[in-house]
Amino acid sequence: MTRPEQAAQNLQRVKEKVREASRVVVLTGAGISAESGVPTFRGAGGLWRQHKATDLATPEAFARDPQLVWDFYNYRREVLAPLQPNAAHKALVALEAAKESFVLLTQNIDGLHQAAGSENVWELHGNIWRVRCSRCGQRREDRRVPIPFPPLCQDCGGMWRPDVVWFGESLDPDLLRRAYEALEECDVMLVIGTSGVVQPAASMGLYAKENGAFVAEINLEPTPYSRALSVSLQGKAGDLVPRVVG
Ligand code: BJW
Ligand code: ZN
Repeated sequence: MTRPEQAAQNLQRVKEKVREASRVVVLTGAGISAESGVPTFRGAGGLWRQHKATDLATPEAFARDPQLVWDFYNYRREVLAPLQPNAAHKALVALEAAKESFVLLTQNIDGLHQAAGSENVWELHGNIWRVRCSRCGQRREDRRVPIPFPPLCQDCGGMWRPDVVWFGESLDPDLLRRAYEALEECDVMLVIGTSGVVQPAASMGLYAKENGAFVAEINLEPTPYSRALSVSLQGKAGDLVPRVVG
């Protein structure tokens, strides 16, 4: 079989599995939002003023230079504010409506799944449109662009920080427990647009597969997990997701 024939057959196989499944889990990463204009972390857009995006997404960076980190998040809020969901986000809305059980685990903090109309979205890494007080812990929605510096909590005087999960910080343990339960119970899982380097999300596909699910990856490039999963489809999410789901 030639490569294009193999690719067409793989796509067909994923499509059938998705159609037959009643319990579906989807895990998304920055790649699903790339065609909406969101820069990915490890791709060409992963640099800001000579800093690697991943170096600024840490509690150490915020402790050392909160203004720099807020400048970075204000810049990203400005980039994200006008962006719209793309064909891949929309296809997942239709998939949710067709399934008995559907969970959308996302590492993205951009809110584009909700903007498209997805309902059961579990945000593993938080949301950039929410802030959290670094002293008293309260959260609130804040859509101002930019947020003036220093943003201080009216109740305790602590500094607001983006309500996102930085490196070295734990994901919400309750959310994580429910995510693993959904991964154990699903028939089919789709892993879309994530590089598979940031734990614990990276190994969730493998976890679902080990628990009996058919797991398909959709990515522009191979990832560390491509060979371990059931099928790996290479291409753009905006092209492949509607074809797999439709
Ligand atoms: C397309 C496309 C198109 C492009 N169509 N595809 C076990 C082993 C080793 C280390 C650890 C471990 N457990 C925990 C760690 C430490 C750390 C970690 O994983 N480090 C690794 C880098 C080694 N993990 C953590 O610290 C996590 N916390 C935790 O586990 O706590 C317990 C603990 C702590 C410490 C030690 C041990 C345990 C927290 C991780 C939080 C990640 N936070 C960020 C920032 C969020 C806020 C913000 O946005 O500012 O989350 S980092 C960043 O990476 C962001 C993303 O959600 C995350 C994943 O990135 P993603 O989405 O995969 O994007 P990219 O850019 O990497 O990839 C895009 C992909 O799309 C590419 O593959 C492209 O090919 C593809 N693509 N266009 C389809 N059109
Ligand atoms: Zn406070």
